[in-house]
Amino acid sequence: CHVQAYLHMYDVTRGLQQNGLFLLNTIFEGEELVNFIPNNVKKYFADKNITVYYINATKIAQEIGLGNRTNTILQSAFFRITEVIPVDLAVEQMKKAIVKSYGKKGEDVVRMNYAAVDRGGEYKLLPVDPAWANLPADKKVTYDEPEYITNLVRPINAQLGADLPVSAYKGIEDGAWEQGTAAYEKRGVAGFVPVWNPDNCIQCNKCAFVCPHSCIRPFVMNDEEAAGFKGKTVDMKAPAAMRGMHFAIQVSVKDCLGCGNCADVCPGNPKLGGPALKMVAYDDSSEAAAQEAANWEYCVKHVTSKQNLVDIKQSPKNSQFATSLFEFSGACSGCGETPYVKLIAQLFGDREMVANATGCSSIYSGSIPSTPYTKNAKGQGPAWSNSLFEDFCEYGLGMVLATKKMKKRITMLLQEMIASDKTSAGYKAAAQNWIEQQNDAEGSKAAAAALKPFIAEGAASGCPVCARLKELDHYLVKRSQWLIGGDGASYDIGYGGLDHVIGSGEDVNIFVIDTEVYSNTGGQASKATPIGAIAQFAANGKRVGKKDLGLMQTIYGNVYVAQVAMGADQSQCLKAFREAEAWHGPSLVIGYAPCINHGLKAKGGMGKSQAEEARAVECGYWHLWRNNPALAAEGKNPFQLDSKEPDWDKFQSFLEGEVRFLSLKKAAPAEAQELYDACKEAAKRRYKTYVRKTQEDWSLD
Ligand SMILES: Cc1ncc(C[n+]2csc(CCOP(=O)(O)OP(=O)(O)O)c2C)c(N)n1
Ligand code: SF4
Ligand code: SF4
Ligand code: SF4
Repeated sequence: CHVQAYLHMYDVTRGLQQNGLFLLNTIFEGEELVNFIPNNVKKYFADKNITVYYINATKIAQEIGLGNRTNTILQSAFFRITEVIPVDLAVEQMKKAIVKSYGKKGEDVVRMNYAAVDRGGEYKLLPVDPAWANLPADKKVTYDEPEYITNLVRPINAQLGADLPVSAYKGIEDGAWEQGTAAYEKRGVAGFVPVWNPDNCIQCNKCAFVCPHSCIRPFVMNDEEAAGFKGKTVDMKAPAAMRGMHFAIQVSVKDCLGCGNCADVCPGNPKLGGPALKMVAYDDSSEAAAQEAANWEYCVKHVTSKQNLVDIKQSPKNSQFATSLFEFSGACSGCGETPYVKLIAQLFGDREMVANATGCSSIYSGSIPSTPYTKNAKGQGPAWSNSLFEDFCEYGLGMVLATKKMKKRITMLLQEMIASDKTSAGYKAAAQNWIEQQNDAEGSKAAAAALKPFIAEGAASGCPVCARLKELDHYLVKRSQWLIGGDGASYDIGYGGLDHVIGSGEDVNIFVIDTEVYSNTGGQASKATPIGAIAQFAANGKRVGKKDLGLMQTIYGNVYVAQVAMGADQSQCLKAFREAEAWHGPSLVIGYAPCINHGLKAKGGMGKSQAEEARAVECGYWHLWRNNPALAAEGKNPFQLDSKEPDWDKFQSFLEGEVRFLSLKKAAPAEAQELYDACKEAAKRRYKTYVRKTQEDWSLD
């Protein structure tokens, strides 16, 4: 068992035979270890005469420099303990495989993995006490939670889904799934968590903006709420509507994955020593951890959202006062994709529909039984679905057309009501107002709120048209339709569909999360992979340049297009999402997203994913721009270049900061520099094209 916490989460001894062997990776020893192992497991060990070994592979991996990668150490321990093949042969074969798998990644990586094989012998025997056979069964833990979590979600999470009767799925035969289930998977697996120092905090909310897992948030409390809170708070001076209230940055330590991005972006108060967040070693069984977890529970249960006091779309800071409707995803720690998905859900989630392509985003957004998409206090949240890898745009277009049809039906029914003598003047005015406001997000919200009581009253008093309207009333608020997919889905396999949907002129928002590889299937090259990068199917570095998907779509003229990288400019990213959503036509936003497949060399790895985005823009590897057709309609140039003139001198060191480029020196030593130069040249050409676009004359005379 490679994660000690699994002893308490899964039936880890299932299938373990009489006289079998069990190996545990654990940070504990001696009595502490014995106390940690649940009674059920100890009893099983004694009953079945199991030989138990343990090893602290977590510590060894850190000492070797492998971070949290314990697999090779544990594999080596496995071969040594089981002797399924002679140990010498196993060691020889493992080392051969290491050279084959990691040789191109550099000597360092090979050396660390060799050390992992050698240190796999550091396991110890845990004596099994025969008296464990008489231990009482562990107490069944009960939680205060909805029934479907207890009866469906927990068994599936415990890998006991196959034991569930078909009747457990009664009511959800169509595949619909409750939202917010990820919130019940409190894992407490972070090695380090951020600790907040309120004295240094400038209340910028940058930490919450970037958290890939939505587990650090600002909470704004009134006096009463603050009185019951056991954590620290500071008084608020701004924004004006929140002045005098109490501000707290609270971490969900049980959900945090310890990436460190929040602390890395935290500016803090430079006069007081800088960052207000510090990553500190985390012990899930400590009292401090229990208190932090209790503080989080208090905040989510007893502190109401104050988002109505500000315009959440106005600034990155304000956006983080919005309830998170995408929380605790199971994406890799520090993932570059999820902060974007979370932001979209915060800004538009109360009326958002998502058609998601298969890829990492479909896996972390909806792997039964877990979904991070959730609801706000009013029960509103994103409606999400995934069809295939290749058809997310057509799938989303179908949703748009269906919604359109329903709204047309509502319009016809309301017109019928307006034409009737029996309809009150108030009802008629509300109906007319909705007909006019139906395609405006805020306008339709207000119009729907005014109209709904008339519909409900009419339906209750037997009006058949009102009854039909009531069935459709969830279509009254304008929906925010998003089509989300990776670069593989968008640049490659789903490109035909993407182009078709953009060409339809419909009001859709396409968000492409660009990791420049097929991340979910292990990093195959896509048309978004830049020249020189090593990826699967491009083992010696890709030889063809990256396709400029965004620029291509600007040619249509009626498409809002933007390229963003939130780590480089949070405001520009927010602005792009805001403008894209507001544009009554097709929009395409492409977000740069660092991924584990890139192999960030910076200390902290994916904990520097936001900083890596900033570096990419600073050196000219990635550019920020927006192309807004609304400006063209006014005779202005729609193209705006938002990133500064790059510092091209930093380009090569940016490339060398990622294994996907650095390993080119091993894979294709003779051509490495040539490919680096080609990559830089391609980036320069792109930049110059963008600069030229800013100089175009779009006046209509
Ligand atoms: C037709 C088809 N081919 C292949 C796959 C397997 N597959 C699923 S996701 C994926 C890659 C997704 O890459 P990308 O679109 O870049 O998204 P990311 O995982 O990077 O977010 C592949 C190849 C599939 N589901 N369907
Ligand atoms: S360490 Fe990472 S996961 Fe944890 S709160 Fe910070 S950004 Fe979120
Ligand atoms: S990023 Fe730092 S300064 Fe800004 S709100 Fe978070 S903790 Fe405070
Ligand atoms: S593989 Fe990459 S894109 Fe996928 S979840 Fe991990 S970091 Fe995110």
